[in-house]
Amino acid sequence: MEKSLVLIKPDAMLRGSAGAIIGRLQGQGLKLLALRMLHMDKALAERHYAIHAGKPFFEDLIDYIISTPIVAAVFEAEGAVEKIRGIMGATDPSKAAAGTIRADFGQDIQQNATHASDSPETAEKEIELFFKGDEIFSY
Ligand code: 3AN
Repeated sequence: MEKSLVLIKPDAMLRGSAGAIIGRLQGQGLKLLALRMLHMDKALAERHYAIHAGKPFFEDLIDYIISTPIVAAVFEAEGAVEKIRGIMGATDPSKAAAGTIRADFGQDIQQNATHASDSPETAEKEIELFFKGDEIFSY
């Protein structure tokens, strides 16, 4: 079984889409193991997006992700990382396939509703940034 971190980003929070997005993932066979609402600070945002440090959109991305509280979740399934990325669709909502979360809830390449881990290794590191071990349930 594989785990992945999902973030419901500020644009989806402001539009009231958090519940619908979590429901869609649960409805497609992803098991919810952990759930938390938080307001990321700059230090956490910079750690989470460290791979993008130095890119032209980095500062804007940090300002954006700390602009409102967000929801963080851990989902589990066989092949959870790829499964969730498929359900979410392409990074740019205008290029995301019909019926994907980003096509239905995202606005643009920055305000794209959700984040999901891009590999099982990244998932482990990202989950540790947001959750303590005893906050991740098994059932
Ligand atoms: P994904 O979230 O699909 O894994 P990444 O890892 O390439 O996409 O990008 C992480 C985040 O950085 C995206 N979710 C998006 O918010 C932002 N981002 C990526 N590329 C751009 C870009 N060209 N302009 C603005 N923001 C971007």
